[in-house]
Amino acid sequence: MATLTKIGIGIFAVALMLIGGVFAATAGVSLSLNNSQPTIVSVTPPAAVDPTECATSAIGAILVNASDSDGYADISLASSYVNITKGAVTYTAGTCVQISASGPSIEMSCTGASFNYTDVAGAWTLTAHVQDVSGGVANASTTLTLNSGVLMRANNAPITFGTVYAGSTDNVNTNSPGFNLENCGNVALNNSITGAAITDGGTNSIAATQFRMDDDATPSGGDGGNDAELTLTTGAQAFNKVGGFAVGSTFNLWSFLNVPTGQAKATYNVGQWTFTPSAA
Ligand SMILES: [Ca+2]
Ligand SMILES: [Ca+2]
Ligand SMILES: [Ca+2]
Repeated sequence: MATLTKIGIGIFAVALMLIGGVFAATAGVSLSLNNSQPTIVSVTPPAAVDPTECATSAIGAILVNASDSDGYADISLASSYVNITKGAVTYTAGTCVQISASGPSIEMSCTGASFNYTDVAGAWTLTAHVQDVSGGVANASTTLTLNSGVLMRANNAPITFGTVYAGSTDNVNTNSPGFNLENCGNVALNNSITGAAITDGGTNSIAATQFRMDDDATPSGGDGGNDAELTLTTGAQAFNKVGGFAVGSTFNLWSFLNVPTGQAKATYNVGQWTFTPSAA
């Protein structure tokens, strides 16, 4: 391409001619500064991305092959990027570095974008934007798959009751802050609960059926939520959030305990209940 040095020489020559009064000499000045537009040869997406439980997932390197007949060095890495878009959400992989280059061709790797765990699964559009130093632009698109993730997390476990007494009923768990399940993926969830006996690690045991779970804190009929209390068993039973367990939401749960009369005095802290999510 023409250089700034050449432009300077041309203008200087014209100025000299004007001083000399030879106006017609200006017709001899001609500058040609045509820039060749860059082109994109290919855009290669990274492997499909899995959402990460209640966290972000880095999007792998997006490879962009581009060409510019002014030479690969005419392409500005700093001005090139890849947008990752679905609906109204756009992320930008704005850090593009050279992988290889020769003649008019350059291969760059663009990174720096992440998916949030609540982002919608499916095909996202990758649009590469390659720009040269003269502002010439090329765009090209492909797609990247964000997988769906059935992910759930139990917060503020274990479930605790403090000190309770044999023969007492409707003891409410004392977790503070309260025990809850969190939808940590990108699909609405159903939930099931599998109970278990809670033992002292030896022969003393409180059966699973002495425990109930509810979506409100009032035992025995006070249903502030809409789900009725669920008496636990050692089998899986559905217990779903009223109105659905939506992406990005939590499901508060309380547990009630009836301690049988004559239950041995001991510390009961061995046993595990399982909360199992599935796609709603
Ligand atoms: Ca160019
Ligand atoms: Ca209740
Ligand atoms: Ca309820």
